[in-house]
Amino acid sequence: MQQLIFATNNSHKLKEVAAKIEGKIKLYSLDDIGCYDDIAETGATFHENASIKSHFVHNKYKLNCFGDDSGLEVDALNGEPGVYSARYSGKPGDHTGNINKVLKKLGDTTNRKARFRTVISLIWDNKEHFFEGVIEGTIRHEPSGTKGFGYDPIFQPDGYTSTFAELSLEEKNNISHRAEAIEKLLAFLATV
Ligand code: ITT
Repeated sequence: MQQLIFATNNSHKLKEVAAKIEGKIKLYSLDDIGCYDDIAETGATFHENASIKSHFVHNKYKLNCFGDDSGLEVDALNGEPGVYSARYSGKPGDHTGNINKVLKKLGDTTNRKARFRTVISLIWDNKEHFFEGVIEGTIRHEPSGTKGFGYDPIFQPDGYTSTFAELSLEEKNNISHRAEAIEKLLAFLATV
C-alpha cells in the first residue's frame, strides 16, 4: 500500500481525510512521525501555503507527503476570510471569534453566497502536484450544529437545508471541498 504523510496540525482535517482514504493509502500524521514544528503560513494564496506545508515536511523527512490549505470565501466580503480563515478574528484557531466576525461584517446583507476551497500540494517522488476542491453554499444568519469544525456551523451547502455542522462526517465527506480534492489526489495516485 502507498504511504503518505499529511502535513497538518488540524485534527479535524486529519479525521476527514483519514475516513476518505482508509484502506487505500497508509496515512501518517505529523504526530506519527514526531514532527512538532510550527510551520509558518506566509503565502498569499492557498496554493502557496499548501506548498509551504508539503515542502517543509518533505525537506525535513524526504518522504512523500501533502499539505492542505483551505478556507471560506464570502462574496459580499470580497472573498474574505480566504487565506486568513484560521486567524480571521486575530487569534489563531478561535473558531467562535472567526464566525462572529463573518456574521458581524455581513450584517443583514442579502447576498450570502460563499464557498469553501481546499488546495492540496502533494509531493510524490520529489515532484509537486496540486489538487483543488470547491463547494458552493450560503452563510446562515446564525450558527447551527455542533459537528465538524471552523465555519461549519454557518455554512449551508447548496441543495441542502442543513449546515455542515449538522451533517455527519460521512455526509460532509460525500460533498465537501476537501473530499473533492482528496478524490483527485487518489485518482492521481492510482496512476503512479
Ligand atoms: P493546518 O495548517 O495545520 O493544516 P489549519 O487549521 O491552520 O491547519 P488552514 O491554514 O488551511 O488550516 O486554515 C483553514 C481554516 O479554514 C480552518 O482553521 C477553518 O477555520 C477554515 N476551514 C477550512 N476547511 C474547513 C471546513 O471543512 N469546515 C470549516 N472550516 C474550514
